[in-house]
Amino acid sequence: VKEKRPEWSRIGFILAGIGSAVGIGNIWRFPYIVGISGGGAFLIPYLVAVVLFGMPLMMLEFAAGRKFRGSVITTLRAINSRLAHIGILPVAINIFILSYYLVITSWTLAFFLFSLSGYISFNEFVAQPYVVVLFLTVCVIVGLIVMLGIKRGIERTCKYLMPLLFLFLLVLVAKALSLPNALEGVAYYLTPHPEALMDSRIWLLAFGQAFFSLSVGFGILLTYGSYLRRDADIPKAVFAISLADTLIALIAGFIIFPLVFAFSFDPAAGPTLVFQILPQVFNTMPFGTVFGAMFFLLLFISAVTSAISMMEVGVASLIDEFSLTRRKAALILLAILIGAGMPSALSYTAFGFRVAGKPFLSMMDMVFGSLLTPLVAALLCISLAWFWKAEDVLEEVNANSRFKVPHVAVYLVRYVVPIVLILVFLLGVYSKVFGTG
Ligand code: ALA
Repeated sequence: VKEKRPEWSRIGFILAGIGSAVGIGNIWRFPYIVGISGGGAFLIPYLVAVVLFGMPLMMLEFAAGRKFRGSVITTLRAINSRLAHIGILPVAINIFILSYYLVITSWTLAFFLFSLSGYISFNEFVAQPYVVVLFLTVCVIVGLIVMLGIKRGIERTCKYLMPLLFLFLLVLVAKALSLPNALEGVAYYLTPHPEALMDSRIWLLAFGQAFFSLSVGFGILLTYGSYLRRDADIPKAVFAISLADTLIALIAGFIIFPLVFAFSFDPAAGPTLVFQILPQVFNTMPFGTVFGAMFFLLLFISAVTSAISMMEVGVASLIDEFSLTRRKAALILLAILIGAGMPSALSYTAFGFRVAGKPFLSMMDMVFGSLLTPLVAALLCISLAWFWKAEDVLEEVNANSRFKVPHVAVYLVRYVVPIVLILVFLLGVYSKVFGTG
């Protein structure tokens, strides 16, 4: 007998959605992308992407999940039986991304522990064999939360951890902005370079970042939507989740750059800023242990609450497609994730797996995290927006909402969003082939 589908509480759903959206992408990737892509001017393409593309696609995913009450494969099959195969793609991409996202999550846990015991350099750390133990620990934590289910596992975790994350964020931003030279950091972060607005690559970069950060296009939100109560207000939830995600990304920059400038480090260090520069900052600043612990715990919380949402995509699919119990589905997926993630966890150790001279983890991030995600998101968007009748989509989105989403949103998800996603995909391929990215 099939179990009754669990349902979120109102606030539980919004916090779980924010938990999924707010991740390493906000706190680590967003600030440095803004810094290197035109500062304050970057916010214009970014906000356009969030409002015009991210939010409509998020509504579509939530509505489809709630209407068909199934995982991504089941929902696509319910819309049109030929679409079921396409549903396998988001499931697969979540597994591949999660396999190395869990490794990075384990680094945040390690740096939280180092903040208490003394930091070691990033390069030295990732070469240690014990990275495997950390990776397995994080896999078990994420697996257990998902195994406990929607209400007792995911909802409860997000209900406790998201308020804690907001609190840490506020304490850290207040501290960072009070440091000497903080404003120089803010100026570096936000001084607008208007010429960036003429650069199509920056627009596409902003679109890619917005999709990744909001967790849209991966089937994650569709899966979360399948646990929505019939009386939930979808436009309101979408607004709350997008606003929180964007604000938290912005605030992260107000923490990172003042810290880096106050202690005269190089703000253009790029992706390694967080793990290589910030520990040195925390070592130097007064009460650095407390602030360092808070920062890495915040990063860890943001990563775990995103990881559980990615794992839920596969678990829900196994439950719906094969009538497995949640426990069995979670165990199977956990085994797959450990197998798929091990080469990434070992990338920098003596057993280092390298592909074409690059560490395995970087290769995974390049292929699955950057290149293929826009393509999969485009396919998901096309499947939902073209095969599900426009009137029915709007009816589902607008049920229970005082604010009625206008019909023009249907054109956005039918034409504009897929075209933009395909352009982002082609730009990614082009820059890899010609070595510009
Ligand atoms: N949305 C998640 C992040 O920003 C995946 O990291």
